[in-house]
Parts: sequence; C-alpha cells; structure tokens
Amino acid sequence: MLDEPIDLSGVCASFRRLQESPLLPAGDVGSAFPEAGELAGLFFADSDDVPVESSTLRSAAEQEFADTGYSRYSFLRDQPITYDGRETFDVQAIRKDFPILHQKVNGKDLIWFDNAATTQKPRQVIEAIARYYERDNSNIHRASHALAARATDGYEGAREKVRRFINAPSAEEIIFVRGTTEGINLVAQTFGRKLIQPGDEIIISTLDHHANIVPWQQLAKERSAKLLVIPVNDRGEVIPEAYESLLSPRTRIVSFAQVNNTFGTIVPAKTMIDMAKRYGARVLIDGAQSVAHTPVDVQDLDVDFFVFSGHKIYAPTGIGAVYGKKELLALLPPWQSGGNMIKDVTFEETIFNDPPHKFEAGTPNVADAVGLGAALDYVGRVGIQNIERYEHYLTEYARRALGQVDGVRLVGNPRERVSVVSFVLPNLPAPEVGKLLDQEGIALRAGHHCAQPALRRFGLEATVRPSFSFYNTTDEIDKMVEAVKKIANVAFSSHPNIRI
Ligand code: C6P
Repeated sequence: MLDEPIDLSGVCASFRRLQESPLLPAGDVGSAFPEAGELAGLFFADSDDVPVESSTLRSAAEQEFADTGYSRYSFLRDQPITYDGRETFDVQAIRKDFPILHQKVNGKDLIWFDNAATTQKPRQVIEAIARYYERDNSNIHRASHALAARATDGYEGAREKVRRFINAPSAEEIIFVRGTTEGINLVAQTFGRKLIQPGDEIIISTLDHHANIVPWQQLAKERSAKLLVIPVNDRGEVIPEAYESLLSPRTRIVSFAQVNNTFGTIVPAKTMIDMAKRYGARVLIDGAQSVAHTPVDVQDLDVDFFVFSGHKIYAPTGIGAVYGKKELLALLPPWQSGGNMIKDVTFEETIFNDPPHKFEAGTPNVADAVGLGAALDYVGRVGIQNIERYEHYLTEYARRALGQVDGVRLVGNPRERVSVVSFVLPNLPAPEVGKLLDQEGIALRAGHHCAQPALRRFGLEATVRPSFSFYNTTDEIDKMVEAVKKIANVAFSSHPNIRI
C-alpha cells in the first residue's frame, strides 16, 4: 500500500472535460439504459441525494469529485465522501459479474492486467449470447418467420445501442465490422481508393497501432500518395505545432488513435480534428483504446469516421463498429459485395442497398452484435464517468508504486492518459518479465504491443505493459509491484536462474 496521497491532477483535467459535455446525465443512467435495475441488488440504495460533506474533503481536487454526480450504482451515494479513488463503486460486486476472474493460474489468483489487449466478459454478455443461440438464432433481414424477426431486432437493436453509446446522429451511420482493424481497412479501401489521388497526403501519428499504419501505408503506395507522421515528445504526447506544420491543402485524411495503447496517451482529438478541418481534410479516429475508458461523443468531436472493437469494451471478439457521417457513407463505394448489401441484382447490373447495409455483405455476426449491445448496456449501467475516474486512480496508484521500485524505468509520461502503464527493467527482456509475472498468476502484455514505431521513438523494442479495467483493484497492483520488486532485485544482480 502507498502511504502518500495520489496526485489526482490528471484525473481532474479529464474530469473537467466530462463535466463540459457529459455523455450520460448524472444520476440518470437508468433511463438512458432501459435494462437498468439488474445490478441494483448488488449496490447501495438509489437515493438521489448524496450527502456530500465538504468539510471532510481534503483538497480542491477532491471537491471536484464531490461536485459531480454519481450513477445509481455508485458505491458512494449514501456515504460521506473521503475520496481515495477506490470508493467510486463496489469493485467486489462488479467482480462477481466476471466469472473468468475467479480462477487460479499457476496456483495463484488470476490477476488480469491485459485489458488493453482484450477485456473479460461479464455474465450479462455471456448470457445474452447464450440466450440468442438458445432462443432467437436465425439469419436476418431475409425470412418472414418469428425467429428471423427476433434475430433482426436483436442485431438492429445492437446497432442502435452503439449509436447511443457514441452519440451518433443516426443508426444508419453505424456499420458492423469484425473490429478496429477491419474498420480502418474498410475506410482506407472505400474512402481512400475513391478520394486519394497521386500527390495527396495522409497524416497518421507516431503513437499509432500497426492497424492504423499499415492500411494507410499500403494505400499511399497504391495511390502514389504521401504518408506523413506526427512526431511525439519525450512524454509520449503528440506535438501540436509539428502536426500543424504537416497539414496542407493536400491533406486528404488524418487518421489517429484517440488513445495510444502503449503509454495510454489521450491525444487532443477535438483540437486535432478542428485543425484538420481548416485544411478541408477528413478525420478518422481509431477508438480501440478510448471507447471503454473515456466518454466518446462523435457529434461533439465532429469526426468523420470513428472505429472501435467490441472485445476491448467487454463484448465478444469478432464484432466492432465503424461510425461514418451519412453524407460520406452515401458517397463511398461498397467494401465487399454479395448478399445483404443489394437492392436488386441482374446479370448486367447491381443496385446497392443504402448504408449501412451497403457495407455489410453476407450473413453478419448477429450473436456477437447482440453481445456488444449487452456489453454497452453493462458499461452504461456502471457509468463511463465512474469507470474513467476509478481507472485513473488505479493508473496513478500503479505508476506511483512501480516508480518507487529500484530499477524500474517507466516509459512515457503523458499528462492526459488512460489506464495503461509501460515499463522496462535493466538486464531483463520484457517478455521474460512477462513470463515471470505469469508464474504469479499475473497476465499482462510484454512485447512490442503492435506499435513498433511508437516504442522505437523511445529507443525500445519491447516494454512490460499492465493495463487496468474497472474490475481491477489496488490489492492486485500491490501484488504485481511486489513481484516486480523481486524480479528487479534478481535482474539487478544478474542472477542466472531467475525464480521468484
Ligand atoms: N491493440 C493491444 O494489445 P483489433 O485487433 O482490430 O481489435 O484492434 C487493433 C487495434 C487498433 N488500434 C489500437 C490503438 C489498438 O490498441 C488495437 C489493438 C491490442 O494493444 C492488440 S494488438
């Protein structure tokens, strides 16, 4: 346990953003998500008046938290606030919803710190998928029978839930895909092929995942366009002036990750979009690492395309979504062709369906779309603001504790960040550290994180990357830090046979 208070300044900065444009009305999660109530038994009573005793607050930072509303599932609603971050909601109640967390790995309690790679699924999601297969399974948009209608409702209902979650104007602007990678490829292959001409420029960022590098790099080669890369500073933040200098009337698209997967950097997406617009460029946001950790409002951002993966937000693998502005989707050619994406076919000609169906050829992944809808309901019930606040706390706690371990070098120190920490140890390759932590039941990613250019900017090929979710606890972080301490001791003394 840490004995000093955690610096919450980064948390408050991002919280201020939340207060400016809240995604969900505070205390009104139930009405925004109609299935609210399922979790209610696990939490305290849902009185609307939280007795905030400001005299018990220790600082202005804490006062900011007191000024914000809590969802009806907040642990704090009927308690005076003496904020230490862990009290935001009842983590143990949340953990009961995630069956996979309750197992031993290598004889130790599993500690899942690989949330940036994929998140675990609550039983509400698992049950929604099972229910779909037990009761509703059918192909959709085609047959006239009852199961087809139920399955179609489930699939289109999930599209509406995605729309609501990212505040898109219309469900017709939501295309289901397998995930972020497929979504970025869809935009590169449709928007890119149609609108990018030789000599045009595409801007990406040093912080990007390979999924937002390779498709644009390949397209640039194919179209004889130029790929320009925004540099980052030593903290792991994009440099706004450098970005400005890359923009020009030749810029056709700017595509970047809203949150970096290696250092957790939140990039100033809204400002960057505004800047791109001044040059008439379109913008794609890779939301793979942002959507589960911070509120997303595509209308507030005024972004042209927003792409994310379901599996990073407690939904199954194999499902994700692309948001695209209606006027743009109408202009774009189909991405794949076949059944489901047509209005009429003859051997001479095909009339394509309207968006989003024009971009969803073949039988879609209905069950996992239903699972995605259930996951968004779940996150909505807990409250994305509560999640963001608690995860910031965990991250600051972990950074502070790891930073105190002799030999640990934290990599990247962005001022605005989500729940990812990267570090290295001297004399010991990151994958070895990952294996040693696995012996302790601690699952995290240790490697290049599919972001080699970002790591090479820091002279590294790999880091150890714990990444946190709202079901993690400070006790788990304490266990990881203890294990890292032991590993660091051995690494320092270059012991040939490392065992912890
Ligand atoms: N990052 C990680 O461990 P897919 O694989 O399509 O669901 O997501 C790709 C992707 C795109 N952008 C960002 C910023 C990402 O972090 C990821 C996936 C995982 O960091 C797996 S490599």
